[in-house]
Amino acid sequence: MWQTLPLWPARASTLAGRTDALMIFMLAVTGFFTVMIFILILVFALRFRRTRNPIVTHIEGSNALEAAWTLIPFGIFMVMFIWSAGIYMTWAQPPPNAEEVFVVGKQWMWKFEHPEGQREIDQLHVPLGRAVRLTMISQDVIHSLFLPEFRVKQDVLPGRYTTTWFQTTKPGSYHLFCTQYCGTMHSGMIGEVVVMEPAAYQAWLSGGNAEGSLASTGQKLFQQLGCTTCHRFDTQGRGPNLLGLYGKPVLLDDGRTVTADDNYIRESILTPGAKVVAGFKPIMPTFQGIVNEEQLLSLAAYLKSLSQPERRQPGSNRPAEPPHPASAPARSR
Ligand code: HEC
Ligand SMILES: [Cu+2]
Repeated sequence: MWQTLPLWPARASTLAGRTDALMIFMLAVTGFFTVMIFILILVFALRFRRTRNPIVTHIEGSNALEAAWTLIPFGIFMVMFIWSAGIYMTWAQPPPNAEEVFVVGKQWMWKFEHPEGQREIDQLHVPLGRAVRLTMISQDVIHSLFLPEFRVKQDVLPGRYTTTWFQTTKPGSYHLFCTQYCGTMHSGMIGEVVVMEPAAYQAWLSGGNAEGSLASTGQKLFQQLGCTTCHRFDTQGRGPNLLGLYGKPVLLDDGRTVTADDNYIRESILTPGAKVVAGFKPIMPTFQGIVNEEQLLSLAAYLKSLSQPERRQPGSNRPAEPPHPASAPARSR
């Protein structure tokens, strides 16, 4: 019955059922108390009306009552809190073997890039039954990606990557909205998610893919932009050796240690002076205004591919990007 009732959008992800169960519970609790309060108002108004009870009795208060109406709501709210925290923790930790898709939001369209090289606009193809992690950034103002059938919504910010993930449970085509008012054509910033059987998805991934993978695009850019003049992969050049950098801790010259994630790599390219690697001079020029968000994603994908061998998840069917050079010494600093 619940499936056909048009109160909720279809449930098409592993989180959808859990989110709805919590939502229904909260609706039931708040609905119950709303109805109870209105009934009591009516009952008391009739029962204690002046004509029937002319003499008011003085009441001192009741500790038992006080305790009851403090502890019972507290218990109910704790149930809601622990329940929703559990769902949040699942959402906040994408499984490590998730398929990766990069998202660039801009006025007024969604661009999706698969590491294998497929690029799409306002349409996102994903495999059925596999976790998909979205790494998202905006090229202009704040947008927000909302996938109602998956019960997933996450703001997409300029200048910082945000992530979200979902695991689909039903093939089909689903809604995709921007839910952050972002200008004149905000209402047109919509699209669809196409959930495909894994085999069909693999075929789709490898079809019409002339531009090559994200990492190979990044590798070309790395040469074109002259990054190679300072960053070498065989030895330390004027800049640090970036081989195996991705995901590792980096010691900075002010003594802090940061993890080389997508946000760090993006910042290193756009504002190199913000975090200077220990032992190096801040001579790297900024590439602000020279590389766009998509190029930044491909540069990061390239650097990531250089540390893939030990990071690759067993069972991942993603074609391996040839590391460069093939057998590299471990990164040390
Ligand atoms: C003029 C030389 C030079 C050029 C050109 C250059 N870099 Fe750098 N890069 C450096 C130096 C020096 C550092 C270390 C100091 C710092 O963090 O600013 C660095 C740091 C980095 C880091 C952080 C490294 C770490 O170990 O944490 C990344 C990532 C990076 N560069 C990427 C790039 C990319 C991508 C390009 C090309 C778009 C590029 N660099 C071009 C000199 C250069
Ligand atoms: Cu938008």
